[in-house]
Amino acid sequence: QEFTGIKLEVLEWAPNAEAIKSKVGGRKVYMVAATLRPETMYGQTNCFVGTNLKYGVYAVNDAEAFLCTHRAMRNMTFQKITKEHGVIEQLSEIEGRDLVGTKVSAPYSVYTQGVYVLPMDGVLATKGTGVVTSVPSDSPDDWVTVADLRKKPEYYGVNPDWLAGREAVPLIKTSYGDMVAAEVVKKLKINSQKDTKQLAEAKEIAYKEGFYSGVMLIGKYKGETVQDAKPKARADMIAEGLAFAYAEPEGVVTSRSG
Ligand code: ZZB
Repeated sequence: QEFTGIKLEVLEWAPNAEAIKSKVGGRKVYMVAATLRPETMYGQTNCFVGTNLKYGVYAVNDAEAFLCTHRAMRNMTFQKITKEHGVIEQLSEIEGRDLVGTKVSAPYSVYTQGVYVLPMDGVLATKGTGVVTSVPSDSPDDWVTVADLRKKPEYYGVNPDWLAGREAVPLIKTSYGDMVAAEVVKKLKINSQKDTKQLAEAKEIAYKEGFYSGVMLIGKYKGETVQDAKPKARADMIAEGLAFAYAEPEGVVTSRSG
């Protein structure tokens, strides 16, 4: 699978993650999110991690470090993303739960003040980087998870301020209107992120709608179809140093609902 790795620069560590600062040799640290939808990055409202997942901080070169799962970093060392083929240089490690509340930049997002790292139940260790950038307008999983966190912030251990002023952004017009995720979630009567079966179906619908009938409502490719805009948005982000190509080997289990 050909992902785009999006570089979310850490702006402010959560208290339980601050120790990382002294271990990175002055490098900038980026949380790397793997996405199949680079054309939706305008609508990032937050970033998700799995609270029970383990993450590492790895040197990419003398100036930059990536935060992601060990598995993902290992794959990257075979894709000319790091200097030495197959060699991993780990600087630090951390649990997902301790990253919650970290503030990161979200490239291309309308929320230029930065976005926060929040917890999501369904983040898989076996897919992408274990870091998921959240686009609630077009991803049903993100829409319901953000709704869960807004409903029960204490239960999830999040500060409501971390989502304040960061509403979903209409990005793409489809036959479901201008926020396909919200509409599909309503139509399938999905109540929370625990409804994993319906969410898998919702995701399928949202992907198809976006790809086959989506037209961009925002950004440089406004008015163009998603099919046209996707590769261009991706190429732009890569050219600007905000993203890179990241491929996942075949044959790994990647479905969230089994
Ligand atoms: C931003 C985005 C915007 C995404 C959207 C989707 C959508 P898939 O769909 O199963 O093949 N993702 C990435 N890594 C993980 C992980 N470790 N655990 C759980 N979810 C993960 O996987 C690719 C998508 O799933 C990625 O693309 C990412 O969310 C999420 F509008 O990035 B996406 C209809 C979907 N829309």
